[in-house]
Amino acid sequence: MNKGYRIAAINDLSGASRCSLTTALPIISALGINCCVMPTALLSNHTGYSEYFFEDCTEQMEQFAINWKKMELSFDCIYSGFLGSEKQIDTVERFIHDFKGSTTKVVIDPVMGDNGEIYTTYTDAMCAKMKRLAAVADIITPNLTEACKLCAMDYVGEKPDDATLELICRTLTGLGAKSIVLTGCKDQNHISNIVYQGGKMQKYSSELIPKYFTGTGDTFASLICGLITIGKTVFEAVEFATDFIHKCATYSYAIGQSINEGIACERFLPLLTDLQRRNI
Ligand code: PXL
Repeated sequence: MNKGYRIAAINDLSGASRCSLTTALPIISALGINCCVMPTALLSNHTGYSEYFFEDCTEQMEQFAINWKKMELSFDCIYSGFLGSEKQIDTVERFIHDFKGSTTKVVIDPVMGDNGEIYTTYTDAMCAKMKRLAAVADIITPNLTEACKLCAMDYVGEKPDDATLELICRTLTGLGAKSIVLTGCKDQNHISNIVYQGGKMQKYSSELIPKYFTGTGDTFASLICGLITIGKTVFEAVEFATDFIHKCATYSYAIGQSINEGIACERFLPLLTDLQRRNI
């Protein structure tokens, strides 16, 4: 029986295009889970566009937390994504301390960069603080750029060999996270997501789509949060999410979706409602 699960999604709200909260909401809701959103920033559209409106929400985050505490809200999962300042990272650390119950899962997506480049909004001090968040996570979901930054390694490129992947995962485990989910690892024809847990590494692969859509990592991380909340293991969640993202990316590529608009997940949401129905 679905007990009425609740996830706190701490991420930015970019009004147009699919990323962050605009993808967390449909994905988590389709799995039958109440998604409580705490916006870290308000943007007209994400920063991949040449122009955007941006308003920081650090003060508002504190107010959300104060009122959620008064409401005695509890969460099955706390999920954090794009954070805009050092202070926000402190706020999320405090939020986890104040709201994590004995069964709450903490998923940290250390959104810091992509394709070997750290986002311009991310300072070295923020990257260092992100390590502190990783230490309290049950799961972290970095891409290779973020993983290398967290490990203080030079960027290994898009297509590292398995020994390098294992070294990265082992080093990330040293930060304190219980499970590592390393995303977007490519080879000639495939893109893989890797789970590293208890010294075991498992790779889940799909055919490589020749276009990378912004916010794909957000859709993926949201799905992982939802799936572990309804009882899937991290391995099962990553296997399902790898296939789901492949379906969305294949369709988005076929219809000529622009990179900045993100992957079109809408028509695949029934797969998630089906999963939820079977889980009741
Ligand atoms: O995870 C993608 C993303 C999320 N949020 C904001 C972004 C981006 C990528 O550019 O700019 C604000």
